Parts: sequence; structure tokens; C-alpha cells
Amino acid sequence: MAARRPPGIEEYDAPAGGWGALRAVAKTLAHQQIVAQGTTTLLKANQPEGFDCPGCAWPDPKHTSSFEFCENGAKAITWESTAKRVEPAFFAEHSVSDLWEWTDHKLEDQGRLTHPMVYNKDSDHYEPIEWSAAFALIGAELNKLDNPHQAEFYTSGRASNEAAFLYQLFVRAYGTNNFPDCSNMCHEATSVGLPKSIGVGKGTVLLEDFDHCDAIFSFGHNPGTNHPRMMATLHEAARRGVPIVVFNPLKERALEKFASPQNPIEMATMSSTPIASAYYQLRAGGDLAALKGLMKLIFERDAADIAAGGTGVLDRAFIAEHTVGLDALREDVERTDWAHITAVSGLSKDDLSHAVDVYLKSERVILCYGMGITQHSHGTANVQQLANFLMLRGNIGKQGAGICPLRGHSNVQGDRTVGITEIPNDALIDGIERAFGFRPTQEKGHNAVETIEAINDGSSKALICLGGNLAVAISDPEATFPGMRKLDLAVHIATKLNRSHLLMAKTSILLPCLGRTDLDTQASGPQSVTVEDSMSMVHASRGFLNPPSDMLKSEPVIVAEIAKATLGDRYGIDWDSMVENYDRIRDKIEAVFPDFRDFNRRVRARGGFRLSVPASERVWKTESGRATFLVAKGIEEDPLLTDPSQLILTTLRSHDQYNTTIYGLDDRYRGVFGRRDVVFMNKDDLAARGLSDGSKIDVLCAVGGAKKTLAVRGFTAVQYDIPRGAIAGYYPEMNAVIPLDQYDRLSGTPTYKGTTVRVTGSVAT
Ligand SMILES: Nc1nc2c(c(=O)[nH]1)N[C@H]1C(S)=C(S)[C@@H](COP(=O)(O)OP(=O)(O)OC[C@H]3O[C@@H](n4cnc5c(=O)[nH]c(N)nc54)[C@H](O)[C@@H]3O)O[C@H]1N2
Ligand SMILES: Nc1nc2c(c(=O)[nH]1)N[C@H]1C(S)=C(S)[C@@H](COP(=O)(O)OP(=O)(O)OC[C@H]3O[C@@H](n4cnc5c(=O)[nH]c(N)nc54)[C@H](O)[C@@H]3O)O[C@H]1N2
Ligand SMILES: [Mo]
Repeated sequence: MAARRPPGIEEYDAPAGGWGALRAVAKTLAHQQIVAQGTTTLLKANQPEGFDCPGCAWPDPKHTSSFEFCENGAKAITWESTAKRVEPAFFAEHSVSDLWEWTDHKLEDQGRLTHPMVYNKDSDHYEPIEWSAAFALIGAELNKLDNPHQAEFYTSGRASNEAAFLYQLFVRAYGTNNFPDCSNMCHEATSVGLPKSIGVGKGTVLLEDFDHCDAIFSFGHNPGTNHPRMMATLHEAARRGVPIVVFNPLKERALEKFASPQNPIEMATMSSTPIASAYYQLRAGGDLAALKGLMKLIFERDAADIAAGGTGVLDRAFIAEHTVGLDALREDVERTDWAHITAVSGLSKDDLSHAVDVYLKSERVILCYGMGITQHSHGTANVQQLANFLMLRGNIGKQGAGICPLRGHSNVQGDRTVGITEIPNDALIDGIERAFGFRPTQEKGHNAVETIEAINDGSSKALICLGGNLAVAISDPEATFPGMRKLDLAVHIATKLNRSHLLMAKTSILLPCLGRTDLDTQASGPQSVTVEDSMSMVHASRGFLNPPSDMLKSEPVIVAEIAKATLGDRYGIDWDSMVENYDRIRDKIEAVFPDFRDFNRRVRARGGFRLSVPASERVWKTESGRATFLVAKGIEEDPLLTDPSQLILTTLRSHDQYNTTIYGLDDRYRGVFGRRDVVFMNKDDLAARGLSDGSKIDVLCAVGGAKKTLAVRGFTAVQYDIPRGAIAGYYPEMNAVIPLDQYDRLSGTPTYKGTTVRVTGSVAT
């Protein structure tokens, strides 16, 4: 008889996609009470005249995908276009202290915010405020600060290019580069790492490249849940016989087998397509070791081939013409011994050798990666070793090959492109001076972690958030929450209520805004915004639903009004004119960033246009003018090598969530239903601690300088197919064990996928 599993834990054998996905879409529509309108809404997503799906940043072939079948896109859209509302009566009924006790899921599930609100500390309630009064209050508070560096301006990656551009203009005119950004918690390792390797911090492939590749390598991303439209591409490649080699500690269902809802035969026969041709379950944090192992084997094979009279397996012509640094890389890799590689990666030399067979057999290789690579103390090094691996065989800048970071938020890449950065380069500062006649400061500003540190030590006193849920997304709530409660000013521009809005500053203001799906009408008529996808394609997005309330303003308008209230007519910037017609914002974007030449015309073409990615043409904007092989510090410092009682914690998104937005409590493909308080563990790691499937456990942080041990207590251990030495739990719950001071020193990215912890039987009562 099969052992009894903990409550809510089941085996789930069905493929990803298929009927399960269609059933989930229907359920989602019903839950948001929008059955009739919902289907038309879904049909407009990613169509030429429609809006950009806020679900993910994967491109669409000429914007013609049959998107209505994408389960998690449907969740993202219906969550925003819900019929539920959070009106002033809601806030009159519930005090902030009461709301604090609600779950994150329940807070957001109340629906769309409809009115600007201000916190009244005497009553402990949010109360309505006129827009004009709210803007005046924000301006007055910002102008009260001793200097502009005492304010922090956060951006979450949903913001359109137009909103983000106005926002950075406002903040730079105000006088600081304090731009904490969701990207600091996400692909910063890409933005910092790749420019040094290949001269650009973005991916080099286009969707068409997948039609020409001979192999796909996939590191640390879960497309069935997080980039669902990518499944169409992987499904097609797999059916074409392209090997797909996966490195991931967890057997993610969609990477194993996928039934395409658009394939009538798979749907009718309930069959599916295997996706991964080989699946390597490396230990969390083992990528650097695995990559060094792969490269070590490539050098070995190269030497052997040459000794046997061949010409070697490296792309010598590419290396000679386009790169520098090969010898240093070779030395580093040769110095790294196999015992360390296998211990840290959790993979055998044979495993790695099979992967190298596939790599060497393929002329054109695409490498895709996600958060499993970037959210580590060595995230930047990881990214650079991925680039090395590709460059050894000339797999960058040729058709069917390249590096493909899976971006997170649907416009996180665009926000960076139009100036959201705490480290502005000369081109950006010069561009602003050219277009607006003032020269902003170039002094480095704060990233996300530095922002929290500055708020905690009292040196920052104001926080403005253009979307997002910073307090919950960042590590260590015990350090973050009290700091935020000491602020003088907190302003949140948001669509839905979340926990960050309940950390009350002396003055707290909540400003409701239009979302992607809403019709945005300004003086010149209905407006479109623009976004940039993972492949640097820029295209227009136009909402068409009646906004949830007449009171809502668009993000560009809100930013412009805050700017006017704060700056008056400083530098003569004509904010009103720009928001009357967003074409005028785009003209200014073009004036600052020459790459957007002819922006308004080109963005009106079907499918939009691509921003230049010089590395795709083998033009290298690096210091040496060449692609650069970079050496990463060794792997011997892995904590498990010195203390086997420790474990590496990685954190995951469930299938029913969008970052801190929790749509529901199921994680269907991993067999978890109705709960999130679980930790996935290997059978032997459980046994070694006298624990078993279903034991109540505590997860205790084993690193960092926090005075008190950070912990998550009373969670349920779930025996799971995960390598020894690694455990996994859900984001954001697990942020409670991740100290603020654990991050990649090069990119500032927190160690969300590699925090050293201990697990014990629970002492929670
Ligand atoms: N539906 C939905 N879509 C989303 C999001 C969402 O929350 N929900 N979030 C959006 C955002 S902002 C982002 S950044 C992306 C995130 O998309 P992903 O990068 O896919 O996100 P994660 O769930 O964090 O985990 C990635 C994968 O990394 C694996 N992994 C964990 N640790 C390691 C490791 O050390 N090495 C390797 N090789 N693999 C590891 C995990 O098992 C998991 O499969 O998705 C975007 N799209
Ligand atoms: N442990 C752990 N922590 C992580 C991660 C992890 O993998 N593990 N991932 C990190 C990553 S990759 C990211 S990107 C961050 C995400 O961090 P954030 O981007 O800050 O978080 P979200 O959960 O995406 O933000 C959700 C909120 O955005 C608001 N919102 C939604 N749509 C709109 C809109 O159109 N306009 C405006 N103004 N507001 C809107 C809503 O109020 C909603 O409550 O979290 C990071 N934190
Ligand atoms: Mo992200």
C-alpha cells in the first residue's frame, strides 16, 4: 500500500498544458465574476490592436498567437479585469490593523482600487482624498527633505515605457538616482554580467532563431508556469527533434511533457510531447560547478581531438576574430578539480559528459535561463559562465544560436532601457541634457537592497512606489517592515491592495491607477503605451475595458502630476503637453535615446520593431571591443563541503501566483493543493534528521549578520524528488529566512535561490 501523503499533497501525473489548463482558465474566469466579458478580453491579448499580456515577457510571433489558451496569461488578465472593487466603503469598514491580519491572497482578491486614499492615524483607516490634495501633499513632503537622496523611487516592471520614462525624468529633475527596481531582485545579474562578456545586458536571440537551432540548453527556469507562451516554442522544437537539455534541481512538469491546447490531436487523444531530451537535476547553487565541468570536458575533448590529428572542437575562427581571455578561462577550468565539480553540482562526470556530447554535435545552440541562475551570491558569475560556454563554440551572433535570458515582468527590460537605473551612464545623462536642457546628477543611487538599508538606518525618509510590493518581495521582512513604518512619506501607485500599502508612514497615500487592460483616454483621445519584450522587440499596447472607476488616472498622468506638484516649472518641462498625447512622450524618449529613432512611426507597424542588440551582429560593446571570456572565483567555498548538516534553500513560484500576487493555493504540476506552507526535501535529508514526509519542521537561517536567527516555523516537510543538500519552499513565504545582507556583491541580487539553512523538527506549538 502506498504511504499516506500529507494533507493536500498528491501525485499529479498529467502533462503540463492540455485539459488541465483549459479547466483552470474556466475556473479563473468564474472566480473573478467576469465569465462573459472575460473571453473577449482574453481574445484581445497580444493582438495587433490589443494590449500586451501582463503575464510574461516572452514575445509573440507577429502578435498573432492564439493566446486564449494560455492558462497563466488568463490568470494575469482576469486578475486585473476582475469585477471586484475596493472602494472607500471597504476602507471605512476595515482598519489598517485589521487588514494587516489578512493573507496576501485575501488582500489582493478584494479587487481593483478605485479612489485615492490617505491614511488617518487617529482612526487607523485609509480615508478618501481629492487627487489634487494628494499631489500637493506629496510635493510638499518631498520638498521638506534635507536633500533629494533621502527619497527612494521604486519601479515594478509592469510600468510602460511612457510611465517609466516620465518617472525617471521627474526623479532626475528632482535630483537623485535612487531607483530601486524589481530588476534588482531579478535579472540584475544579467544586466551587470552580460555587458562585460558580450557588450549588452540583454538576450541576443529572436524568436525565429528557435526555428533554426540544433539544440536548446535550459538552466533554472520553469516556463510551464512562468513563461507559458514559451511552451509553444519548446513544443515545436521538441517535435522537430531538437534536443532540449535541462539543468534544474526540480523535475518541472512542463519541461518533462507538455500537451499543447492548440494541438487538436494531443487534446483529443490526451497525449503529450516529451520536452526535455535529458534532465539533469543539479543541486541548487550547483550551476557554476556544472558549467565549469562542462567547459572542462570541452577543453579535454578539444585536446584529444587535436592529439588525434583533428582540428579541435572549439570554434577557433570565432575565438581568434571576436574574443579575448580564452587562456585565463582554460587555466581556471583546468585548475578546478572533478571532486569539487561533482560534489557541488551534484552531477556525475558521466552526466556532464552526455550533455557535452549533445553540445558538440550541434552547430547552433540556444541557451535559456531564468532565476535559477541569477538569484545567487554568484549570480553574475553564473551568467558570465553561461556566455563563456556558448562562446567556446561561436554560439553568439549567428542564426539559430545565442543567449536567451527569460525576463520577468512584462516590461522590466523596457523600464531599464528608458532610464530606470541607479547607475546612469554618460549616454543617458547626455541624452537628458540634450532633450531637456538640464544635466542630472550622475552620483550612484540606491538599488533595492541599499534602499531597504537606507530606510532601516533612517537616512532615507520617503518611498514612492510605481507599482509592486517591495516590502514583501525583498528579503527579511523582520528587518524591512519596521524600517518602512518609520518613513515620513510612503506613496503607492497601484491597481490592487497589498501588504506594502499597510506599512504606515507618517504620511501614507494610496493612488489607484489604470492597468494594461483598461482604456486610457487623454485630451487627444485614446492612448497606447509601449513595452519591450525579452527579445528587445518594442510594440504598442492598448487597453479597451472601461476602467473600474471614473476616478482612476493613468500612470503617466499620476507621475506628471506628482512632478508638477514637486518641481513647479523647474527646467521648463511641459508635463501637461506630454500626457495629453503620449506620442509626445515617445518623441522625448527618441530625443534622449537615439536607438528609438522614428519611434512613433515604427511602433505603429504590426509587431513593432527591434532595438539594436549589437552582440547579435557580432559587434561587441565591451572595453576591449571583443567578446570576453571571464573567469569566476572558484566553487570550493560551497558551505556543504564544510558542514554537511547545512542545506541550500531555493525559493519557487507556485503555478497559482504572480510574484507576491497569490491567485490561489494550488501548485498543480508539483502536486500541491490548497496550501503553501510546505518545504520540499530529499528522502535522505529527511531521514538524516529523523524526519519524514509530513513532519512539521522549522527552517533556520545559517548565514548572515542578523542578530536573531531568521526562521520559518511549523511548515510541513514534503518528500520530493530534489537532490540531496537542497530544499525548496515558496516565495514570498521563505523570505523570512533570507537575510538582507545575503546578495551577489556584483549585482546586488538577493540569494533567493541559494541561502544556507538548517532544518529541524518544529518547536512551534
Ligand atoms: N505565472 C507567472 N508568471 C511569471 C511570474 C510569476 O510569478 N507567475 N513571475 C515573472 C517574473 S518577475 C519572473 S523573474 C519570471 C520568473 O520565472 P522563473 O525564472 O521560471 O522563476 P522561478 O519560479 O523563480 O524559478 C525558476 C526555476 O529555477 C529552478 N531552480 C531553483 N534553484 C536553482 C538553481 O540553483 N539552479 C538551477 N539551474 N535551477 C534552479 C527552480 O526549480 C525553477 O524551476 O517569471 C515571470 N512570469
Ligand atoms: N524569495 C524570493 N523573493 C523574490 C523572488 C524569488 O524568486 N524568490 N523573485 C524576485 C523577482 S524576480 C521580482 S521581479 C520581485 C517582484 O517584485 P514586485 O514587482 O515589487 O512585486 P509584484 O508582486 O509583481 O507586485 C504586485 C503588485 O503590483 C501592483 N500592480 C499590478 N499591476 C499594476 C499596474 O499595472 N500598475 C501599477 N502601478 N501597479 C500594479 C499591484 O498592486 C500588486 O499588488 O520579487 C523578487 N522576490
Ligand atoms: Mo522578476
